[in-house]
Parts: sequence; C-alpha cells; structure tokens
Amino acid sequence: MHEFLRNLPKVELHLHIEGSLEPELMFALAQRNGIELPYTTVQEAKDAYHFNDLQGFLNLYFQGMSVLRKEEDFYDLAMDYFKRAREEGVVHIDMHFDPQAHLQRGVPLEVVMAGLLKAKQEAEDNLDLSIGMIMAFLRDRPAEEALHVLEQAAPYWKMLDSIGLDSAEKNNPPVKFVEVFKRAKQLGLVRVAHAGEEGPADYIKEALDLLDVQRIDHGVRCLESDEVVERLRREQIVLTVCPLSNVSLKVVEDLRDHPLPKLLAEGLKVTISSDDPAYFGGGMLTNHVACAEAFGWDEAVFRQLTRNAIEEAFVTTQRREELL
Ligand code: ES4
Ligand code: ZN
Repeated sequence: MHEFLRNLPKVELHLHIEGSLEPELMFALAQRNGIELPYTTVQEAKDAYHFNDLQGFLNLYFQGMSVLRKEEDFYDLAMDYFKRAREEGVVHIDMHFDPQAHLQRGVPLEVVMAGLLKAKQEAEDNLDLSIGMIMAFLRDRPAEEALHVLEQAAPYWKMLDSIGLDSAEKNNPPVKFVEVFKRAKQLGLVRVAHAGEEGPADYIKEALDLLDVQRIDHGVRCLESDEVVERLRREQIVLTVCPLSNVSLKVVEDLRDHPLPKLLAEGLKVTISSDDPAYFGGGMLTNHVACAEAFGWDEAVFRQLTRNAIEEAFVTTQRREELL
C-alpha cells in the first residue's frame, strides 16, 4: 500500500506555504537574516510543536515565518516544499499564502509575490509540478485591511487562481468578509474559505451563501447539520480535508475517530491535503499512509479521492486531462 500511495500522482488542494517551513530551513534563514529565534536547536523547535487548538498553532506559525524577509527567502521556502512534495509523488499543489502576515512585519507584497512566483515558474518548468496560487486573508484581522490588500494586489490579480480565508475561525464568521469576497467576484476571482474546522457547520453555509465560495477548506464539522451535508452533497462542493492537521489541532482526538469515512459514506466530494506539513507531522504521503492505516481503505478509495482533487484543482483544461 505504501508503494501504491507513493506512486499515486497526488494533488494537494489545501497547503499553506508558510506552514511548510521546516525547522532546518527556519534556522538557515534566521542565520542568513540575522534574526533571533526562541529555539536554540532544530529539535527544540520540533519539541515545541504540540498544540491544544488552532490558536496555539497559529502563534507558532506566525513566529516561525518571522525569518522570511527577502524575495529569496520566499523562493527557498516554496522550492524546498515543492521538491519534497514531488519526491512524495505530488503532481499539483494549490498553495495558500498569507500576505497580511508579511505586510504586518514590513515585508512588501512585491517581495512575497516575486519569490513565490519565481518558485512556481521553476517548479512548472523543471519539476513537472503545477502550482495554483490562493491569496488568503486573515479572518482575525479587520475586513477593511483585507479589502485594502486585495486592491494593492492589482498587479497580481491575473496570476491568482483564487482568494482564500484562513487563520482563527472562532468568532470570525464568513459574514465579516462579504465586501471583500464581493469585490473579488466582481474582479472575476474564484473564492475559497476555511469553514467548519473549529467553527460550526453554520459557517459552511455562510461561506457558500454569503461568500459564494467554490470550495470549503476542512468542512469536517458539516456532519453536525443534516441540512449542510445535504447541500454539500447536492452541489458536490469539494471539501479539502486535512487529517493529520485535525489530529494535531485536536479537532479530533485520534485519526481513527476522524469523520473522513463518514464524509465519504455521505457521498461528499472529499480530498486529502496536508495543511501545514512542517507543523502537523508530515506531507501528502504521510497523510495518505496514515489514512490507509487508520481506515483500512483500499486503492480504489485513494483513486477516487485523487480524482476528486484533480477535478477541482486550479489547472488548465490541458493539465487536467494530463492528470486524469
Ligand atoms: C490556517 Cl485556519 C488555518 N488552518 C491551518 N493552517 C493555517 N494557516 C493559516 N491559517
Ligand atoms: Zn488551512
């Protein structure tokens, strides 16, 4: 099964590139940029990666990315992950990135975009890996700030596949971002949002109704509402489920208790992603292997999940045909 899963050409729809920053690279970039870290060794950093909830993780995630300052840092961050993912048999990645987390620290949008776009170009030219770009907004920051960043990103609109909504979900309902998503729609941008990870099933409904999103990131709490499940099934809205993330952030206690089998049994369009591989115990292959062990799925299940991801990935028609 491990060999099958390694060789399966996998498509990742839910990945925060800043969450792919491995401690080894974090230390190298800290040294390059003369930045002090709260850890003295790679092992000490890894030992700190135990979370009680999403906010506990976010604190370390924002701390970790403080080493990203220059264009080449963003390039190295992305290339490091792309190479690793390719070795695990990943053929496409839709990558979230968080401009506000960098703007806040005085890193210009141009620096972020230049580094990430260069890595995307190189991955597509040399690694046979296609990359989608999802510019995400931090939902625990004001909507006005998100709107401003969206306008500031005008030179990059045509290079974006979608906008997204991430960070602390509780008490930051989708409705807060209606204006931002309306503007994005007006600009012809696709929209996705995290919903139903730590937040209630209602947030999934809100994201669909008020933000007009094409995908729900996570969405596992949909099972708390028959109405939401029915809606997701009828419209075959894709859920980008991140199994090891859900265990790390205690959305579920143990992978064997994860609702993935239930979501599949409900006829929902499920996919598997890693979310923040450097923080949650591994990338796409590790997530797939963990699911095989926890749920006893056969090859056919993984083929179906991969087909779901290919159908929903931000790729050209030609690339989709190559992947199918
Ligand atoms: C995130 Cl809401 C959420 N979940 C996982 N990783 C993230 N990075 C930024 N927001
Ligand atoms: Zn996420």
